[in-house]
Amino acid sequence: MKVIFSKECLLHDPPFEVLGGQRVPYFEKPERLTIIENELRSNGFEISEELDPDIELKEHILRVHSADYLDYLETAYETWVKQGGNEISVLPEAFPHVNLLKASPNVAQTTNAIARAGVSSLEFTSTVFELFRIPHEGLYCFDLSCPITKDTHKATLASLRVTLTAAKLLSSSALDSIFALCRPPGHHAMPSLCAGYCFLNNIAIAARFIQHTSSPDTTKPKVAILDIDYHHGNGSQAAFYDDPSVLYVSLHGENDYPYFTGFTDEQGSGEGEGYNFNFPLPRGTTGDDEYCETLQRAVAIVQKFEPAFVLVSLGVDTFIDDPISDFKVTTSGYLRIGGIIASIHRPTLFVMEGGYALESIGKNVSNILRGFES
Ligand code: Q9C
Ligand code: ZN
Repeated sequence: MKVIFSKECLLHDPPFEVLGGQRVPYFEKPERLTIIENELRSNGFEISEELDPDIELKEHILRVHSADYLDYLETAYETWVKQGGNEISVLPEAFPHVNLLKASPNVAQTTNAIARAGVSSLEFTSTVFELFRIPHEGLYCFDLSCPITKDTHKATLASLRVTLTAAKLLSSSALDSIFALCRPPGHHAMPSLCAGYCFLNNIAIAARFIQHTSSPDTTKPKVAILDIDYHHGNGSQAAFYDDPSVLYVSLHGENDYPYFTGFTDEQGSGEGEGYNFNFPLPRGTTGDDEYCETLQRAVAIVQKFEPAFVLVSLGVDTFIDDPISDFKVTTSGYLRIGGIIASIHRPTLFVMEGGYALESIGKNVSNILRGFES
């Protein structure tokens, strides 16, 4: 399997995040990628650092994210420092919680007006921003795991370019699979919110990219997103919640981050009803057998959908020794997982998401890809 990679993805390197009420070293480290790169090289994978220069990133980003959010990501660090913020990173101190907005007469009036006008979630933050002119970092983020450093924006664009380069190669040639080895990850990123180490939703943008760049005389290809990261991909779910042309299926830890999404009754809305599937699995007890059994069920749903392409949110934070997660999948379990995904028999784009056990992350990722190929 061909692998796409870029050293620019390593530029995002915040010293810390706030987790469990403490300042802790940032888990989503650049080393994650170099360890995987080295392991894949020693397993004979072909790694290309040639990125497609012709892909207009902005045009594709705007199908998933709002224009003001994009401006924010581009200028946040500079603005923060200019206003006297520390030079380490941008990190919000307050968030416009829904109950805060409700209790503020001024804002409540406006949000009600927005609701009546039927403003979509893609435009909601932008509308609040336009009305109140609060260019506050809390408006664009929902947790404390997304510090924006001097080079975060550059790394984020590199991560997306790796993903779209891979998507283009997959959809324009006869490849049956390809791996986008990238970071920062993407599946928690919302239309106008960063969170969970994610800034731009790489896989959601890739799904739209494939649909919009496919030959105009064929019907818009159906895309399935299979999310095997330990955490629920709230951003990917949200991007296609009312869209029947993109199926979203996720296996994830029950009652864990991002806590407020990923329930079984989230099944899509409007025309998208019946095209969103969540499989929350118990923390502590989910090992190889339990995981693979549920993955088989998820794969059956993907097969029934008959997608033209399968996009896999590849996280290995389901690993038994992952420092922030709670499943018990083993290194050999990932061979099985790769094999089950291969049984879908569709062109497949793997996109790197989470996984934080540095000692095993290389072997675990390589086993998924090897399991897929064998
Ligand atoms: N109890 C990804 O894997 N905080 N993001 C974790 C765990 C945020 C994970 C708290 C984790 C985000 C792409
Ligand atoms: Zn994760």
